[in-house]
Amino acid sequence: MTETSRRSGGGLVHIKNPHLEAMDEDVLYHLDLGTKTHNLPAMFGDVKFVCVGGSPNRMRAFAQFMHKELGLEGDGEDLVDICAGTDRYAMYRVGPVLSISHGMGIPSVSIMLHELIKLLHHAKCRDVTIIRIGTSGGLGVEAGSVVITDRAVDARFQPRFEQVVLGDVVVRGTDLDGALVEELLACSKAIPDFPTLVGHTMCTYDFYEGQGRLDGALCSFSNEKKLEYLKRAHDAGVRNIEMESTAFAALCGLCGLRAAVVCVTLLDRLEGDQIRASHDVLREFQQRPQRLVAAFIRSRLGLR
Ligand code: R2B
Ligand code: URA
Repeated sequence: MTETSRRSGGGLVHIKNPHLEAMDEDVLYHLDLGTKTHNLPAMFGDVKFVCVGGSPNRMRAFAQFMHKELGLEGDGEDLVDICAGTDRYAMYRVGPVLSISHGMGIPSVSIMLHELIKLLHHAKCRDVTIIRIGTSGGLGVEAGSVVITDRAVDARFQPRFEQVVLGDVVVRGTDLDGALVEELLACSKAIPDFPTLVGHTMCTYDFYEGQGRLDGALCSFSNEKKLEYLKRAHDAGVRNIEMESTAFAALCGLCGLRAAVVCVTLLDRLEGDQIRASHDVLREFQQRPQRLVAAFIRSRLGLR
């Protein structure tokens, strides 16, 4: 059975867990936060935008960038990691924007999202938009392009997120917010320095064989089979490949959050497997989703 997403009433985050109400305390272990130890409504109640991405340093850099983009006082150099008590994830707050790292892959992003979504619920946040800003491998697109995901698909090109729960496979849909895709695309028109496109994003459980790479420690297929698979993905509408989007779309969608995925492509997978661009080029590429999302947030806040 496929569970479907629905927008919750009053813009509140919708927690689909009947057991949570019976708990007198909720410890958000991997974030080093909790309902008894922290005043979550005071700390986070007015958060409107949550941006998540793999690397702690990149999410700190994004918070500093947002600090400037929002015209806040100071240079943003002294931002405090709200999750400093744990080294699992890093979290920064700048005005209405929360910037959080999620590590690599579905298990890591899933743990972070369970705790983040409960945090937003405990804090009574309303009308939150959540965006993953990440990196990816492109498919038939120029390296450095930014892909706004219209559909997150699995390695069989299906819009599904499968998880084993109590020994059974539970299938969840991966719908994203179509209006948000259009809003982000409209914002990209004001940033002509790099190509931005809308396409399907394939999410895999592995970077190497799982993404059809020939350069891992193991490889069980030929170059011809690899290219045949990647071309089939391209024909199915896939324009980039990464490792979190299906879980992100499923969890956020089911909990009533408006969600989007915006990833830069570091290479064209039809041309190779290894990421050979220089550090400076990669650093600039990784700023591209940040620039687009900053333009989106500024536009939402009326700060054009
Ligand atoms: C993109 O980049 C990481 C792998 O290098 C992974 O987290 C992803 O989705
Ligand atoms: N991230 C991925 O998951 N795959 C790539 O090819 C590049 C970045």
